[in-house]
Amino acid sequence: MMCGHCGCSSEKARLSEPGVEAHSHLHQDGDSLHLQQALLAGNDELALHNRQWLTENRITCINLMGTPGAGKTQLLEATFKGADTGWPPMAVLEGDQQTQNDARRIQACGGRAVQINTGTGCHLDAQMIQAGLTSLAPLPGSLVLVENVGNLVCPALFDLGEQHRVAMMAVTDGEDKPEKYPHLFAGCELVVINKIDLQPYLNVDLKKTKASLRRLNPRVEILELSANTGEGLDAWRDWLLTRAHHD
Ligand SMILES: Nc1nc2c(ncn2[C@@H]2O[C@H](COP(=O)(O)OP(=O)(O)OP(=O)(O)O)[C@@H](O)[C@H]2O)c(=O)[nH]1
Ligand SMILES: [Mg+2]
Repeated sequence: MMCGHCGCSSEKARLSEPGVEAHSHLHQDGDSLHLQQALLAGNDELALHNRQWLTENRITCINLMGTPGAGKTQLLEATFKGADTGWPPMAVLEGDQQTQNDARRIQACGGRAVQINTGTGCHLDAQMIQAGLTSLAPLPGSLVLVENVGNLVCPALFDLGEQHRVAMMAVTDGEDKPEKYPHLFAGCELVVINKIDLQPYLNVDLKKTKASLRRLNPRVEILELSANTGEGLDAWRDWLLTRAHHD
């Protein structure tokens, strides 16, 4: 599927569950998809289908988007390591252009993960999530965490069928990221600011970041944390658990 904004193509997106033999490939002829509206309408229809399926199966799906290297995978690793028996089952769809690194990292924490490689594509779309969910086969009542391709632009445009959107940045990204990339930050319900352990070494003014976030998105929740040291992770776990289904 061609991205109507940057022109990237995800027609060769590839799914794999590291360590599991079966592979499926997504192919889509992008010839007639140059019109941005048609593209997004087609995506929205599939996203609606995904959302219905998730609801029928009482699955909560979180779309985690953010800058490359913000610590998305590290946050997911910490989430798996900190989950006790009171947690719902969890599984991960990992989006990256190349490599199975992130799915392997989740598996090393004892989690189920399917890697979606987008090739030249810069975002996940609803079709990839549909295929990814088929491959992942999450248990009814589970929590599915989607790590989108590290990018603050195109992922914001593509509804995956998720129920919740989280935007993630790190203090090392600089305080002006929400102003520069407003769509992603305006369209999420939670912003995670990671790597606060590094703040003493930087000249980053997080007050500015938070003020611009509130201007863009007055109802947004903001969590400052360190996936490395564990500071602030309890609030993240609480946020996740209040959104998960409890049978
Ligand atoms: N100091 C510090 N480093 C962190 C923290 N979280 C992640 N990192 C480091 O940041 C780097 C990137 O972390 P990842 O978890 O791979 O980031 P990501 O957002 O998943 O990256 P992509 O999937 O490539 O977009 C790694 O070297 C992590 O060890 C943190 O809270 N503090
Ligand atoms: Mg990652």
